[in-house]
Amino acid sequence: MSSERRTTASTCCYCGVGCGVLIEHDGSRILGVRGDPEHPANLGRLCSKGASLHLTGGLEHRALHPQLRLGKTLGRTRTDWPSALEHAAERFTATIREHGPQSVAFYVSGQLLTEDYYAFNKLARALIGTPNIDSNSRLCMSSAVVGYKRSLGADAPPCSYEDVELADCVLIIGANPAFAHPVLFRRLETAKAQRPQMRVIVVDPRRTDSCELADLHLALQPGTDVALLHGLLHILLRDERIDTAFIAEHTEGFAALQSLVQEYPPERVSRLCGLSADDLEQAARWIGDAPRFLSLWCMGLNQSSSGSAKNSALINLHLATGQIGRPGAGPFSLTGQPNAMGGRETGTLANLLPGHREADNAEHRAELARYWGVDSLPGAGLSAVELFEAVAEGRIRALWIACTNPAQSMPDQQRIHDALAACPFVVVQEAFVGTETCAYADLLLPAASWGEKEGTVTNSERRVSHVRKAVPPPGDARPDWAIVCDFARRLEQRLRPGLPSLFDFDSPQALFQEFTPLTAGRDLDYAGLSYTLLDALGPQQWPFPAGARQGTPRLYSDRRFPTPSGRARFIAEPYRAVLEMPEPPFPWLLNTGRLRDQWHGMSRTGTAAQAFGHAPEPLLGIHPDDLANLGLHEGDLVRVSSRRGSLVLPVQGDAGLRPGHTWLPMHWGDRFLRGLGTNVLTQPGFDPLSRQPELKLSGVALEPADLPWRLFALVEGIGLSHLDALRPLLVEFPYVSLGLLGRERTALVIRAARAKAPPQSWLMQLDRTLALHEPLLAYEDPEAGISKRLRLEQGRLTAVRLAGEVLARDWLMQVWREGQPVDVPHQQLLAPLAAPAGRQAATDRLVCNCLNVSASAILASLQQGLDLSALQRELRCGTQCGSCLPEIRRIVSAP
Ligand SMILES: Nc1nc2c(c(=O)[nH]1)N[C@H]1C(S)=C(S)[C@@H](COP(=O)(O)OP(=O)(O)OC[C@H]3O[C@@H](n4cnc5c(=O)[nH]c(N)nc54)[C@H](O)[C@@H]3O)O[C@H]1N2
Ligand SMILES: Nc1nc2c(c(=O)[nH]1)N[C@H]1C(S)=C(S)[C@@H](COP(=O)(O)OP(=O)(O)OC[C@H]3O[C@@H](n4cnc5c(=O)[nH]c(N)nc54)[C@H](O)[C@@H]3O)O[C@H]1N2
Ligand code: SF4
Ligand SMILES: [Mo]
Repeated sequence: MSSERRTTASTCCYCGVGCGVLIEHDGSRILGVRGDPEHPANLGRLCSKGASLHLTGGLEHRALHPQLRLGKTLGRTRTDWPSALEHAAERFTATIREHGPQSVAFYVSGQLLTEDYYAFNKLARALIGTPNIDSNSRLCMSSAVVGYKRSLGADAPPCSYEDVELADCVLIIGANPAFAHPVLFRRLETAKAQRPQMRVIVVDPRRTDSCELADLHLALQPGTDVALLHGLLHILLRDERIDTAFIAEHTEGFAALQSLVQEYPPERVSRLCGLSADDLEQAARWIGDAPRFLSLWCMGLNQSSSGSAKNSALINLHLATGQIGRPGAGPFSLTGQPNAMGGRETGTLANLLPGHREADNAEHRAELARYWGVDSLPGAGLSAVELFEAVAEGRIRALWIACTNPAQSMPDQQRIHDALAACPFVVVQEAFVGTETCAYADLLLPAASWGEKEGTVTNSERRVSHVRKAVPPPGDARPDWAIVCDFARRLEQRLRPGLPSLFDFDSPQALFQEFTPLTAGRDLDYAGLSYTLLDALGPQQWPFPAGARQGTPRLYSDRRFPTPSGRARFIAEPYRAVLEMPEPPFPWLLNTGRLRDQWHGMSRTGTAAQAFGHAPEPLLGIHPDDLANLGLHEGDLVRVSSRRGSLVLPVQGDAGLRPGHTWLPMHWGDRFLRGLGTNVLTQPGFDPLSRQPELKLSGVALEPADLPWRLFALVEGIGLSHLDALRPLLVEFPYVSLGLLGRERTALVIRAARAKAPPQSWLMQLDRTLALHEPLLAYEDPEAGISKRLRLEQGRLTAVRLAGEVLARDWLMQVWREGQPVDVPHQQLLAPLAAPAGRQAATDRLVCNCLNVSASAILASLQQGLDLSALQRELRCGTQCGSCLPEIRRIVSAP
């Protein structure tokens, strides 16, 4: 293999912004990554996640070979592809013959490529005839799908990123793009800096970093968006700030909505939403006065029991003001995953068919059946929550999971884990071997991952990019489409012997070529696209019909909507209270969401110590007044319980939350946190139309956790490969949180607590597992249950293990981070002190991950009187990817 450094243009595998990346590699290994200046989504920019892609996902974390187990109590052993897939085909055939096609199911992902998606859908529906294929997009985008289809007639975000820059008023509602769509947020920041008169309104119960750009933050009561949006329309109507000509000529159903919103006067809305009437008036004025009004939304609207109604209420606002189909205007739903759109286009959700068709539409089914050359197709199947319920009840007996980690990301985790444990045959097609779901795999199939596969993805602005392969997949890993097609051909031999193959695809391109004609003549028509054309013209926005020379930046410019009448529809639905009102005995509201530098269940980001710099451990956010009222201090452990499960976590004061509310990052699952992770608490209740679960809102109870015996360990040079050995050792700890720390030097970090000291022999076993050998500094007080070990190498601290009492934890972490020879008497390192005299215990975290600048360094500079630009000059923080800029601004402007 040549060692020459080469570059391959591809896309980032994280969020729906869909940035172009230039992968630097030597033909076998990925060496670096840069933003692609030619890609229209990012024009060379990357955020902190994209820019550190090459640091993540090392070989030791990858699934490398197919693994099979022949009994639930047995371990998996390595096998080869033919044996693995023959076995799977045998099990699927037997299940289908005995229990019917509905007894098998597929649960797939918005992180698959369009070609993978299409292959899965054809396998499930055409070959097997099961309707049960759903995607994690059910947890993510399905309310937006319903919203667009009901109001506009087709599932299509009508805008371009450029429109975000051109708008005069941007409403960010139920989204935190500063963390979740950072490169788009950078574009918005730049536009607002150039046109300061641009208004930004953020609607979010929390004060997030996105609020740093806001002229107005409406911290509404969670779940009340429908009331707010109706209330805004009420004011716009009252003040005659609506577009009557547009309503008359291009819409229908306004009369019903008009009478409904009469019931939402400012006084009532301000009460329901917990907002001031002045703020409502202000927001309505800015929206009504703006020549160009655009809204951005994401999970705060979608993940809700009224997600569909929230989407429609927001689109109503755009239709009533005629703010759609023009530059700088429109309702712009941000897609979460890199190819959530591809899943919608290929119809890989239980109720859809390829080309934006409906599974419950007989004509659509007949059309597809003809195209695929099969007799008939099944109707709509089970959505994610219902699908796992059917697994739990034994109605689904063979389950194929690909590119998603439901044993971390689904609500009501206990139920999901029980379902997976009970399922007779579970196939997991994964790139990373350590996920929570992999633990349940009877058959584990190693998938190629980012940089190793070819296909296409569609980003939030309908832009299709050619995803290119830079390096070969490691071990026996194969691209997802190839796994699906190989399995399907083996299944065909059993289910349709002698018939021509439905899966005669030798490349992703062949799948693309079969799929795209299915879009022809439909709203998303991209029958004109091909790999060759994408390579020649670059990424293109659909529609791109055959013969087109360029993509379509904006939909509905002609004011015609893909409904039978050609008019957009107003949807009049009242505000409804949430499913699980926080009330005794679960009086606190739990909201969940994303951190800047972690991605979902952390299978990739969790492999890089650097990704933990910004948020080293999972903390339960709670308002400082509530903390005081509960008699709690920062870092104290609490037990958080919902009707479904409980977790022990440290608390963190967060003045950006409303009193009575708590917040948890969604990222921690059972692997890094004892107790099945964040989603052990969340509820499976869902929206009646979109079936998207209400992940943003559950009732919880809080009580101090009386676990005085603490354990803290930081051991340089060991990593996640130790988790499996540690896990059985830590079972008796109600609180265990594991993570990585550092950059060039990295360490595994353990935080744990229990009620009483474990026996001395336990500590010896722990030290052995952590390779804490002599020579060590040691301190023992067996009476008090205290034991400490420190390792110094060439004077430098390289391991800390504090048991019983962990007061010095933060200070010792700081000493390790500094990496200098220890310059205090060694007994001070072992003392029960937060820090020795003259030193400070910094509970530090990295704000700027690119340039390694910590919160304490920023604070120290501010104390010397530096302002933002001086800070950036001196420390250089925020001068590279810019993902930390909102936070730096927040720190600078804090009182
Ligand atoms: N860093 C990072 N970025 C990501 C991801 C990631 O894992 N990490 N995941 C990607 C994916 S798949 C997705 S779907 C997106 C999600 O992107 P976002 O939806 O922007 O992110 P979240 O943090 O889930 O939720 C956004 C906000 O909704 C607010 N919210 C909660 N309840 C309500 C409510 O009732 N009304 C309103 N108006 N707001 C409410 C929350 O307080 C939160 O701040 O992010 C994508 N980008
Ligand atoms: N409480 C709470 N829960 C939530 C949310 C929330 O806001 N709050 N958000 C929900 C949302 S919006 C989403 S999108 C889901 C996301 O939830 P998941 O889909 O479970 O998230 P990931 O951890 O990204 O899972 C993707 C898996 O695919 C693997 N993988 C990566 N690349 C490849 C590949 O090329 N091929 C294959 N076969 N595998 C690959 C990864 O290692 C990873 O394990 O979480 C949902 N859960
Ligand atoms: S904004 Fe960041 S995570 Fe999203 S695609 Fe771009 S680089 Fe990747
Ligand atoms: Mo998502």
